[in-house]
Amino acid sequence: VAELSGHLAKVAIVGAGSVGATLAYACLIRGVAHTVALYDISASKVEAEVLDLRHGLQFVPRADVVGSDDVSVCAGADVIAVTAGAKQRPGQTRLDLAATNVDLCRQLIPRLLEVAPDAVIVMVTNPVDVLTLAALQLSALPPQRVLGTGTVLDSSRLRDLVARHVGVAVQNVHAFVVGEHGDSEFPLWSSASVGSVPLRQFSLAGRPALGPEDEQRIAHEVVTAAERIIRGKGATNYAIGLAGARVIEAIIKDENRVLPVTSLLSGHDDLGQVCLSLPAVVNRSGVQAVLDVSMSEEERDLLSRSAAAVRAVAESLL
Ligand code: LAC
Repeated sequence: VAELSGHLAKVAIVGAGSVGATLAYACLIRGVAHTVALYDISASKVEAEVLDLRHGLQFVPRADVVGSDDVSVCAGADVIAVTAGAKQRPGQTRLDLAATNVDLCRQLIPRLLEVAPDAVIVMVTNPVDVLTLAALQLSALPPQRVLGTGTVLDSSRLRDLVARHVGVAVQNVHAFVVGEHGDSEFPLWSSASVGSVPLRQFSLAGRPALGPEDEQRIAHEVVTAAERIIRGKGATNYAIGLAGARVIEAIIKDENRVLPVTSLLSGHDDLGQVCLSLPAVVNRSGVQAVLDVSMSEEERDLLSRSAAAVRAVAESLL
């Protein structure tokens, strides 16, 4: 059970769709919080998900699950994770959802903060970078307290593909996808490593090294991963649920964990006012610091293009 400065931690998950429910499930299995609260406008949906989750409580670290169509179920939450909103249909980009989901944030964020004024807000809904900036502006909270799951998931997709290619465990691949959680994201190949060996120098006997063409293919597979999953099963839920639970755990357990979450970038004046993912230290305060990652010239250029793509959409709506 997660202890948090003298009391038991509570995570409130907004939206009981497939991402919200899977996030709740992942939080329970990982023992992230003592109370998992689900809030959804559909009373029947939220009741069904809560019952289904409760029926598994015997098999997870001690926790309770509550849920309601009344926002007061989120009262006193330490972390609020927002998964509600329109989702991508085949052929849509994440940025296509911006207008609808920014409107939803306008209604949601003030009501959530009324009942949970001390919460750290974790945006999961897409386009997550635009919505993180929206939540930050609508809440007027200090920037550290508003973050998004960003490219935590994309980095995990990258590590999986690299691990399979070079033949080591995914946990031993250190590599980040940064920028927008969306079409303009890109891997930081120049700083990627396996163990402490730079990835571009890494090879195991009898295995192919990772060459420039592999880099291109893997980057493309990462960027198009969600699209492929959406075509096959309508939505993504498991990996985003696990990635979101990882972020929430880093906050609740005050872990100082380095994760590529979305946050307001300061110290990057050239990028303008924008929320994007870069490796950052995540703890009880939210995003404690964004790391000053070394980048090649090409990577810097890609980052500023990614920032411009997100900024263009954000500026048209906020
Ligand atoms: C994905 C969704 C969460 O990338 O954007 O799976």
